[in-house]
Amino acid sequence: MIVDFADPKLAGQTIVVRNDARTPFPNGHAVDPATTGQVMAFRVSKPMSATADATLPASLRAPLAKLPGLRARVRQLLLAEIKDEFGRIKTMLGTVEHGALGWDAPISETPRRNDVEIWSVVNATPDAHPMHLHMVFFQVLDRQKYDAEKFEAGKPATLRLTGTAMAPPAGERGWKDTVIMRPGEVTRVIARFDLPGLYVWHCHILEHEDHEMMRPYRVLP
Ligand SMILES: [Cu+2]
Repeated sequence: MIVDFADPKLAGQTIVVRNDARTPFPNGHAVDPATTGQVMAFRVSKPMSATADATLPASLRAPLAKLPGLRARVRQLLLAEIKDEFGRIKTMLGTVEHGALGWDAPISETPRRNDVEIWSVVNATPDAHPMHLHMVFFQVLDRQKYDAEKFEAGKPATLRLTGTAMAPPAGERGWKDTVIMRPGEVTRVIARFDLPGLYVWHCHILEHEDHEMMRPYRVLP
């Protein structure tokens, strides 16, 4: 980001970056403007130590080379919410075929080294989740709504996409390692799994990854 504080009218001002996202996002409670509504403050008080060139280049990066998706294996994965034995909400990952799977369930995602795969992730929870894959960069292909009333985790035949697939906005067209997956949508990402090893993929909301929206995956040699 480039922020230009050079305007003399800003001298002596405090500029606060605010958060107005409802929590859980996007349908939860309004944030408290006195606490979580405040992210960061800039006090425009010091003399400039140097004058930076704040001119944006005409192009920030070259367009990405597309990964070969036509022959890619497609995995239908799941973001799910279940209840634990005490009736508390428990956020989980899983597959469309098997439903929610715990951390200790056998590993279901096992690309071989340099395989290109499309992970098509159904968000069957009421909230958005920032989903992160370890040790691999991916590209966002698209997002599409599905019939959430009809869908039952564990029954792939009940998954019915609706409307048209939406291409990612400009800010999501570079290499990513985390992407927001919204409720009621299927988010598709594509990756080349180039490093063999045992990794995890998970939601990056701390309470979710700990409870237990995290699963191992293995890239085979
Ligand atoms: Cu989450």
